[in-house]
Amino acid sequence: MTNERATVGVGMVGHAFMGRAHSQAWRSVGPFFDPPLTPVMAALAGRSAERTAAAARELGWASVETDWKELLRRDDVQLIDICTPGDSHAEIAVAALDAGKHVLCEKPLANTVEEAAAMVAAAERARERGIRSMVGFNYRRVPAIALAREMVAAGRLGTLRHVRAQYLQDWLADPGAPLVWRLQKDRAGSGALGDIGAHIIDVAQHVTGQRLTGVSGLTETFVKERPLVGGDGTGEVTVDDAAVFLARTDGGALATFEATRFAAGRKNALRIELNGSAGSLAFDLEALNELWFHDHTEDAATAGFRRILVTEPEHPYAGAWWPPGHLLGYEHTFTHQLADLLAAIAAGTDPAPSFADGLQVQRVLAAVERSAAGNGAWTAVEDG
Ligand code: SOE
Repeated sequence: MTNERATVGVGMVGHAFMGRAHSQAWRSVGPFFDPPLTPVMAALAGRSAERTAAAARELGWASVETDWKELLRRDDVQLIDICTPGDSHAEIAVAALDAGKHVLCEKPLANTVEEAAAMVAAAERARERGIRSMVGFNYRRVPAIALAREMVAAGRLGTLRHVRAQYLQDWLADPGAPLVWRLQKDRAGSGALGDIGAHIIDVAQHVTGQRLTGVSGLTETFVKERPLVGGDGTGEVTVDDAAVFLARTDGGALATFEATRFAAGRKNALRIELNGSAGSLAFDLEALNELWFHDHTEDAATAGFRRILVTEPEHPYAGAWWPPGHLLGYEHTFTHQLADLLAAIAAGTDPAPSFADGLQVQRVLAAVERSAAGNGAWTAVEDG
């Protein structure tokens, strides 16, 4: 008799930035979270045999495929991790789910509402066979964000009035930055809106437990032509550089969102502030171990924002790592995501965020795009 843990063989598609982030999470989730299913990094898929083999060696994958479809034929792969640009998410996810593989798919779920809806249909079909799916909105698993959600749910903010969400980066402020795939609509779906706006939509809805019902948005492409990657000449930027929008929530709050790659000096500033009748919370990813809380029920003379260092064993996820005050970073969020995914697969429950949650975010993105096309006209978010 053996008491060895069950395993889940993982096949990952793509090995660029997100592939590297996910790989470190697959390597660390076992040692730190002791999940009920032990992941085995079975195979990495990428188009170039040489580059994929080099990435597999570096990142810890046992074998290589140059066609992701081969992963679906392998008996040693039970879970597909999709880390490719958005234009291939739907095809890979639907095929993987139909082949009976669990799926983790990077955000945004897809490039269009239609693709996302097809993915949800596949996820529902697969679910009947016990196959699970999850979309990778990793920032839900920042301990401070998870704590913020708990505090809102526990009523510490009272009735929510305002949601103020921003995702500020500056990597496109230089007009000489090249025309990478993230700047091409056919590859990425949209620009700052889908890439980083999707994150703040998910974080805002997740933390508040409320959904956006309507929006008024504007988008802009400040630099319309950029140098081609590794070649001569320039090409057209076909996505937004920045998106701003107002929204109403189904809980009666007013919300503002700003997503830009032109906020000079802001590198990865995902910020959210919530104001309620009983208090406020503020978070900035550039100081991700901290959550700021103002308790408005306290004596006004001494009340004020105080910093919670979210590294105590009582805090979400933090206890699995280091002693209090030994800070966590960006990469840990991906490990947390896998810990929750593996726990859900082992328990036979649905991990969150689901593909349906990803579709709902896609509907918000589509509403912002429609609104912006109408110069900010008020636009309802389509119901599921
Ligand atoms: C690029 O803008 C990017 O890497 C996003 O694609 C990620 O989702 C975000 O976490 C950081 O910024």
